[in-house]
Amino acid sequence: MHNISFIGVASGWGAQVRETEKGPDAFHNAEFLSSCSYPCVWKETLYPLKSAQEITLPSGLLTLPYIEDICGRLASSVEEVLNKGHFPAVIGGDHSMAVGTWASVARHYKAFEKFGLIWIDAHMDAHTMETTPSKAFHGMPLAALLGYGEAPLVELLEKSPVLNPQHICLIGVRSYEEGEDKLLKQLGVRIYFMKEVQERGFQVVLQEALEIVKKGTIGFGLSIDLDGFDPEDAPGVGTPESDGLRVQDVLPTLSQIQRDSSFKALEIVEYNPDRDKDGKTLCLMRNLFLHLLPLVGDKA
Ligand SMILES: [Mn+2]
Repeated sequence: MHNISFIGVASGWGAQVRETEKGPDAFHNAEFLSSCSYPCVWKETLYPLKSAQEITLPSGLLTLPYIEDICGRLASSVEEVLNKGHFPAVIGGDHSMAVGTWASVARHYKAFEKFGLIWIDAHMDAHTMETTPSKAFHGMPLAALLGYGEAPLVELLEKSPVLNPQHICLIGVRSYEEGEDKLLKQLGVRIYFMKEVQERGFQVVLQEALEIVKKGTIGFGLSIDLDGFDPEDAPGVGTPESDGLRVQDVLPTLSQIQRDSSFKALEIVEYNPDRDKDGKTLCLMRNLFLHLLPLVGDKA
């Protein structure tokens, strides 16, 4: 079994609704780690320079210094975890932190443009400042990782782009805008819209997705935005969208990743405890970890 280090990223600065900044503490306080049989440690929770409880900022460029700062510290923390040979499990927070996670993982494995990523999400998260209607940075991390957007994020660890479009795919998309759709299409990114997932089944889609992220790469990761799931299963998210992935279709299939030695890091983001109902979203997070935390070592 692999040693697993959890990192919480308690920032909601990338979102319009900022309560996801409470997600990591709420998850940590629910004591998943002490009840789970995996060799897990809670490494740390990273907090932004100021929280949304302390100051008010409109979405957009004024939030960028806070996001850049926390992405930078997250990248260092992920690097420390990987240097110890541990598996990083990152908990958000809004999805803009993905820039820190995956830039760091790619750097560690010397895998810039050679690292695969499955992005489970209701949205595309592939806007730039030029195309975003909301100006919220959690709608932009995938574009930044592909080399498009604001320099502090695109060049977080100096080397850019982090990801190559041919090695990534999105699953569960059902809410997006023209600009981001155009960018991803132009780059040839494979998008499994929710309609296709419903028609072909999650199992078939995941099989294909794994082929995409493993072919020609040094390893792959999984970025799960909880809003990829149906609000019935995950009401406690920043930006809920109806008609999403269902837990009973996803969990049994996902667990094959647990035994895959190419699986290098996991992040689960956008948990908003204030909006959770009957602990459903918390329960889903626990189940995702139980089905995904790796059962093999890094040496393979
Ligand atoms: Mn997202």
